[in-house]
Amino acid sequence: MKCLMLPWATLKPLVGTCAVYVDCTEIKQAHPQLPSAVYTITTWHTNRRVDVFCDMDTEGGGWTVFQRRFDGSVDFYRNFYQYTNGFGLASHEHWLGLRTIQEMISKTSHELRIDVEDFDGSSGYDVYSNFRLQGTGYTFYVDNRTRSFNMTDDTQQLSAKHHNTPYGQKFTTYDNDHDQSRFDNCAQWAHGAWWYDSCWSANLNGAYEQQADEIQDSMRKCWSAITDVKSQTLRHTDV
Ligand SMILES: [Ca+2]
Repeated sequence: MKCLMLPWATLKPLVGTCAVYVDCTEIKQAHPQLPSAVYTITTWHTNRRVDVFCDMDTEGGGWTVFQRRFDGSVDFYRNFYQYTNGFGLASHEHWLGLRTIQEMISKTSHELRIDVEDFDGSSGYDVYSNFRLQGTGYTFYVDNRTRSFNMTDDTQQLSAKHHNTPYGQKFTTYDNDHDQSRFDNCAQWAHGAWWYDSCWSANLNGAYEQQADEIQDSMRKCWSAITDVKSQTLRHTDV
């Protein structure tokens, strides 16, 4: 039997705790007092132990963060193997890995939340229901946008097939072209990795810009009015 791995600061009050948690939602339900931090979960199907950052504050907490960027210190221009298995540290900038994300969200229905923050301090988010990644290509699906703040209506297009939205697209990296662009690899063109169509309306794994307007028409543009993305987080939770 494997035990919940807790940060040192919170370990003492919970000595004797020995349980397996499959994601941050289960940890939150079992230990509502725990802070946002890195915890070790055990994937429900393949029983792999994975360090994840749990957001225990946003909307009641229990969110498993699977992508986080805030200072550009981690290079996100990576190959398909690395996007499948993850890179970076959960405590810092990182991508959790398609294999782990897919397994975690396949057990129950999960919400997807996307947060972005501009260099001027403004921020916005979208929440979508029934996030899932299907098959070996990790084809992206969500149902509906259920909550939103400071994002454009364009983002609603995430929940249906529209030109250049990720809905129904497989994941493409520079060495694994599954996009709909016949002559290009969108990951190479966009210097990123994403569920590209032909090619993108958002590119949240694109090159990081250290300041606003460093590059015109941000390669990391997203659907919101926030065009110079300073920080961003992608997370999911059980519902
Ligand atoms: Ca292509």
